[in-house]
Amino acid sequence: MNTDTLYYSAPAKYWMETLPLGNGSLGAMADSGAEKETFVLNHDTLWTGRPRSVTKPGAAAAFRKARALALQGKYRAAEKVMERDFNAIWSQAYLTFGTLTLDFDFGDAADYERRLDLSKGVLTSGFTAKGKAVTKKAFVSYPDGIMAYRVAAEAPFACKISVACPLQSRTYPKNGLLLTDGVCPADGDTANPDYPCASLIYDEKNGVPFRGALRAQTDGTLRFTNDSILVSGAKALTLYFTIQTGFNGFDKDPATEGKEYKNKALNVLGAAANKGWEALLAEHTKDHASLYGRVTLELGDGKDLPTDERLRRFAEAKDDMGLYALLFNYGRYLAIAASRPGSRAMNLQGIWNNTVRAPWNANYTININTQMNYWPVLPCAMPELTEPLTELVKSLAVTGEKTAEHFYGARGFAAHHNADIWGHSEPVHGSVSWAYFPGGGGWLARHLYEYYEYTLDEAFLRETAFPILRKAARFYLDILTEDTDGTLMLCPGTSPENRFRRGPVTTPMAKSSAMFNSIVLDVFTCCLKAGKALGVEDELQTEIAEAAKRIKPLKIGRDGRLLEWNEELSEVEPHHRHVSHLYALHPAGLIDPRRDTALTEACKQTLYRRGDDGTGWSLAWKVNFWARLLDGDHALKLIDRQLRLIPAGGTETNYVRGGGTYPNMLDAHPPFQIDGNFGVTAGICEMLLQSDGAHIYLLPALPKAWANGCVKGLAAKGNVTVDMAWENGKLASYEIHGDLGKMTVVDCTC
Ligand code: FUC
Repeated sequence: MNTDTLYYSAPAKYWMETLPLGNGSLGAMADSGAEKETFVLNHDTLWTGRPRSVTKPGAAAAFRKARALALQGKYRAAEKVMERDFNAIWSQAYLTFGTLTLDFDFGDAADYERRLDLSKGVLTSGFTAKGKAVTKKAFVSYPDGIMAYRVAAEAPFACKISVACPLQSRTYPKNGLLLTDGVCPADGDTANPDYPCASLIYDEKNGVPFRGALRAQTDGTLRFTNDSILVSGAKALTLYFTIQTGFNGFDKDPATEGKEYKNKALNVLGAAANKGWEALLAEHTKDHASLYGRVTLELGDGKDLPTDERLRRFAEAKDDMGLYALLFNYGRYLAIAASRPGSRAMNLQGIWNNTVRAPWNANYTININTQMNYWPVLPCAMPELTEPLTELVKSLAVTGEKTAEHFYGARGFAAHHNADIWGHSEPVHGSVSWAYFPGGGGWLARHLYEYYEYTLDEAFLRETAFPILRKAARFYLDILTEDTDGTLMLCPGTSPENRFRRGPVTTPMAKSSAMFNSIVLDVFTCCLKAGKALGVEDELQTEIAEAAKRIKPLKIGRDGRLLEWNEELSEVEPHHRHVSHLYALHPAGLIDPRRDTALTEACKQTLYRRGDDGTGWSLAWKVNFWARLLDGDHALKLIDRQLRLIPAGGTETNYVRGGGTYPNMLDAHPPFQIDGNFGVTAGICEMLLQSDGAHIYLLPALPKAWANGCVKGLAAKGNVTVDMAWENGKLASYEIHGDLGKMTVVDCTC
């Protein structure tokens, strides 16, 4: 189906034409070359660094000083103090494993095609060479922990199989396998304030150790060289590949407390080979489909053309309705491939990275990007895929205790702009416009509450979400500051990553910001709701309830927009990609467009002035904003912009209006950054269904252009799923699966 398959008539030439496979931990991007075929390989625990604790002497005093200066309106001075005496060190970096390459002797290929079947998680390619057919198939299995690959040809072929790893490593043959043993850098030069950090600091005794292991089976002959396998006289070749590492959790030194990984690699390959191709494939497709098959979306016909061609056409004609469904389905596919129980949370590139120095280190950026990665997972009825995010938040709630204490003199936990697999929670180097972001922990904590809202899993709420939310709340209670009007605010405040002009200077730091205060109120609100659900009434809950009433309310400026900072200030970039001051609208849901007329109008004015362009993730966030504002046509305008084809060969970083979609349908910031894929999938959910635990709104933001369609299996808060169909813009039928309880279903099309 053209809504479930990426299809191309030529092999990938550029990285952003290659296609992703993954099982949460092991990732592969395939170019499906006919004569020379390359897989870029990744493992989600290949990061620089190891557990550490970062301090910055005098940081808490600097925070207090900056706060006093901000209270006096000395914003630039406050910024300088924070930048010099508060900001600390970069987080660690996500790495690449390298490549697996097959050099064949097929000769020129004709009738070429490659397809990624999203519903099965299987990549195929086929062509003819000298008139003989060749077919290739690859998948990455979650149940068996391997990548499996098979090539079959009508005529015998020869090929060279080699593995190249840019990390400190050695590739060598042993007992019929090709092994790559290595170690990740012990540090990514994180103390160096320059960005991007230039060096990787190796220290043989430290860093994540790893093994890549490859096994080949053929009806021809295999011969091993020092670092490759030579295949000859084969009509079939099967490869099994795995990566195992010594990573043993955010708080365990992989050198001294690491997991056994070398034998594990051998055992995983042995078990796969015993099982055999057919059984592995059957189990993989069953496992993949058990997640992917939960939701289906139909919006109309799609074009049976190569995907890149469809994207190219789309710029002129918006008649390929199937392309919207394909984009939606791809977001679900990518989550299944990159986030599974036991894996790390998805980073800026999910799990797919082809360099040792990825853009922004492919880390966790938690002032929007990591959170956006997880927006579609619950509405698309895949709650188990949130586990890696929960684990990340749990790690930050531990390391962040020290961060709260050391950097603020506060209790609870704090996390800032960047995180990594070691639970980095401290402020990074650079401008306070990003580095000073005490909202990181709170924003992530809301995801745990959302998990409960969707699943009604009370044990999770009691044991995991509630304690972490209260820890986030404790931190905010300790640092909230009383303003002259008696309201409470998080002071100083920034609005990531915008700056404003004040007289001759520009600065990002004000007395407070809409976003910071909204995050605090959001955490308090989640805590109070959770406490109510669990029947917990204690001193902390009372303190939270009292403080919640006093949080500085959002203000509307003279021009009708929501104020970004505490006073009317003109921003340096009026079209800035972040729209952080609308946090209360989305994700928090503290502004209700069905009730809060003035604030709703102010949100609209804010978005109009911010404009309809931006980076990939910025476009995706705006889809969600407009859906929450119940304007489906405007949301669709943003999706159409996101479907703008961005050339795969481009390398520039564009912070302003470069967002779009690469030929492989991955999101262009640019460069590649995966959050936009997830953000737009979530946005489509929001257009079709919204819920708050009391109401289920059907088709709240249906665009006129999506007049006919149907969706099955979308999840609503309250542990139910919804099937519905609509015709001529009107709801035609619906069915709720699960216990509706006291929830009301609202048809938003009448
Ligand atoms: C934030 C954004 C950038 C980029 C980076 C990874 O800093 O402002 O646009 O997405 O994260």
